[in-house]
Amino acid sequence: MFQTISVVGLGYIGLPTAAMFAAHGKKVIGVDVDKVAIDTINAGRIHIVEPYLGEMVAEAVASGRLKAVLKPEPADAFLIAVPTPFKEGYEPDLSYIELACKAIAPVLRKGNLVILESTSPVGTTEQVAAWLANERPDLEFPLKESSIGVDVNIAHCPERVLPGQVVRELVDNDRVIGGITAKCSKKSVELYRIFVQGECVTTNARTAEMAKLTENSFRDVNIAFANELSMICHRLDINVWELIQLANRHPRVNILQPGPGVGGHCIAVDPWFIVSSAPEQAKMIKLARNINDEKPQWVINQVKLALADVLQEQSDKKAKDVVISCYGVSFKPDIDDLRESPALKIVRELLKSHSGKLIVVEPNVNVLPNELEQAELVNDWKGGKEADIHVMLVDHKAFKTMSVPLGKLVDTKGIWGRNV
Ligand code: SAJ
Repeated sequence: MFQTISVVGLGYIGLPTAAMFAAHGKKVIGVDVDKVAIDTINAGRIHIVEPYLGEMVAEAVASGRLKAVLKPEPADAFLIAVPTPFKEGYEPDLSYIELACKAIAPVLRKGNLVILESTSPVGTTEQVAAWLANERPDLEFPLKESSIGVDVNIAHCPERVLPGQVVRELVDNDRVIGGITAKCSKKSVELYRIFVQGECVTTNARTAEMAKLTENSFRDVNIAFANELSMICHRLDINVWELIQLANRHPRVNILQPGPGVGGHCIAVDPWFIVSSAPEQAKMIKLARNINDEKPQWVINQVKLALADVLQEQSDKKAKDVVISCYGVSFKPDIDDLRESPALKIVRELLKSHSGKLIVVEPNVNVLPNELEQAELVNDWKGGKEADIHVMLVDHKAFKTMSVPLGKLVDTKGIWGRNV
């Protein structure tokens, strides 16, 4: 029944989803506002980094099952996978979803299914129905759970795949499917069954929206706990890595790992959607966000203390003679994604305050962003060896076997067995 599927937003989630439907024999129309992305995909290439995705897109385009366009065309189902960032004051910015709704509205037909995959604050799926109803008064939309006789079914099915493992997780992960009505859920399950091997669990739209926000907030709160512990342990001269390992031996304790802060475009963003919907109740979620956001500054302060120590111990040296090596700049290990990276933030601030040489050791990128142009990029950890201060920021595989360097150590990932 779903022969043609349209995916609106061809980014980290939309493009793999589009390629997956194509790999399962469906005709897929991908829609994006970015002409460069459209041209790249139609040439059988990809504009993002994700293992196995390049091969899938190349094959889907070569077989004629996937094409990318700027303007939506009629289809049986529409999946919206556009960004939901926050605006000033951490308020959710739904403008990309609204634009996507306005773009697909003219081509909607009776019997269509519209699925919102973008991570969204509670109530957004109902808002999608309202925006579409406003554009197409000739069609009936499900505006509440009890709506009957609707022409277009609408559901929220949040994406939950981990960057770096998207292709596998799209197939294996369970899906939470929240239709505005029970029929909307049923239709959506039929769609996802085309490639999902995990379970498709149904609920209503509001619960599905909250489930996604809850998953990422749970992780954020747990990481904030670990980050807070790391600062307490630093003060009390306890090795936090050993401490967490010991505590996690308890059968009902599972503390995550501290680090330089929380990055990426999901965990550092989504909890704010809960805070903005229920500011008086979401106290812990907000506190966790603030703890994780403040961690990079704490690390910067540790580096400044290390610099003061070097200058005190080696009185012939001026700050401009002191070399700092920072290990890792991506937002998490073994990827090249620098978006919302706490490591990047730390390097940027150190570059502003430090007058001496700063080396960035990053095996996963070949060019640093312009804002870091004063730093020297090396891919191998050996290139950072001669520094006076070593700052471990990302636990890339390549760093796990490196020898402990000489000099002052600020180790946010426990690679050198230190306590920051
Ligand atoms: N981090 C720590 N300590 C840890 C684990 C992570 O400091 O113990 C940091 C990472 O270094 C990184 C940040 O947290 O800076 C986020 O990394 P992540 O691997 O936890 O998650 P993301 O942002 O790559 O992907 C998350 C996933 N959500 C959950 O695991 C609950 C993914 O499944 C979601 O699909 C994705 O968000 C999303 O798109 O929402």
